[in-house]
Amino acid sequence: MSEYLKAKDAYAGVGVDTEAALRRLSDAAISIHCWQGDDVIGFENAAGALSGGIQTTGQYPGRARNPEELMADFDKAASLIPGKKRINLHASYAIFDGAQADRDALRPEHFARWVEFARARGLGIDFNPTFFSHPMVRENLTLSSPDKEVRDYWVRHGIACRRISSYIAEALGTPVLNNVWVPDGYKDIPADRLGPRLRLKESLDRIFAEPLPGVIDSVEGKVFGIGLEAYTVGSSEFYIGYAARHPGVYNLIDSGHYHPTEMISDKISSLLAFCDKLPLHVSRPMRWDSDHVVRLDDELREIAKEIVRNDALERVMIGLDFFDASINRVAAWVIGTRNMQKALLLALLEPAGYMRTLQEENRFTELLMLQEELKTFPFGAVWDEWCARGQVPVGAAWFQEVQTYEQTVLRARG
Ligand code: RNT
Ligand code: ZN
Repeated sequence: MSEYLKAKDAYAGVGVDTEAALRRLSDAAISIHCWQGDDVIGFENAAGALSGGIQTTGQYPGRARNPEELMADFDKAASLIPGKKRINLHASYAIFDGAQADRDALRPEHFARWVEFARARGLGIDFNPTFFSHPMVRENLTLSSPDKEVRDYWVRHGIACRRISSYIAEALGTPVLNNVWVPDGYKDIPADRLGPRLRLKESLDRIFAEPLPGVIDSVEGKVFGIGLEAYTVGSSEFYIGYAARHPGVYNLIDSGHYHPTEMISDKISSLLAFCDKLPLHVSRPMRWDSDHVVRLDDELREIAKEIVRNDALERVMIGLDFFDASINRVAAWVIGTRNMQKALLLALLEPAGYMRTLQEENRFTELLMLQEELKTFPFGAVWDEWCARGQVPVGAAWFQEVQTYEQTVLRARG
């Protein structure tokens, strides 16, 4: 009997159908962020520094330096990741065949090559306006700046990006999540906390004014950034309030954007109680919003359980957001994405209904026992089976391919 069939029996013993779990896993798309491949640099100005209070650290050789390299690296990673994938782009990854357009003048054609790339591979696309790493970010402010010229510039960028998203959605026949994150904030205690928030609100209203088919809008809050320690204009409360008042605009939660002991797994059900969609940036904060590659740790598993047991795989839009320049970037994509999928599979292999009953009947001893026993069930055999069916390497075998790719392709980049 194969390892998988033994595992299937073991799970059947607790009322779990592994085949049903694999079917549901195969339907769950993970939106893979392009920015892990090049340390969030983008294509506008290859030497430009990353700003906005986020930081990539490390000097591992071989980062992608242009669209061709980024696409090739993404392809390599995708070939080692089972299941449904989307690609998450930033406006700073526009591809210019002629003169470079500024951010407020970006047009759909600057993303035509990404659309071709996605179409040829059956991927959906998600999109992000880029409100950082640009000279029009003044004193760390964009949409909330007291300077109308700065605000207007970034409003134009936001509008341009929503139109691009709508074009992409139409071209691919699948909706595009357009996520707005702005770095705006202050390093030290401000004199006025409300003014910037009212300006941000007004700017967002202007950006979202135009109804655009195929676009799902979201806003991403956070608690602080580097150099912006005291105050962030777009805080969690601000955006939850904003989204609550603006149907069609969703609050996105990023797992690195809260206080160090605050977990997003507990927030998912609260938002699901009020919103029909919940976009996520799954990341791994280490003491701060460090964006480490996601591991299969307790929090990732808890996030996945909250999605699966609340029957929200269709409502939660799972996106990844990490960037590590200290390790092989293709491997970072593969490890992080496979971990997200492993966490979903673990959640799908729980007898969720039975466990809910135990809670409702106050049978906490049995619940604790079952939660702990499930940890040593033969999950690995079910995961390996899914990889084999998805025609990607089983177990650690994928790493050999990344090593070969590093030696033959990445090392040559100097
Ligand atoms: C920053 C936000 C944001 C970015 C990406 C590059 O703290 O998490 O989502 O990481 O847009
Ligand atoms: Zn994020």
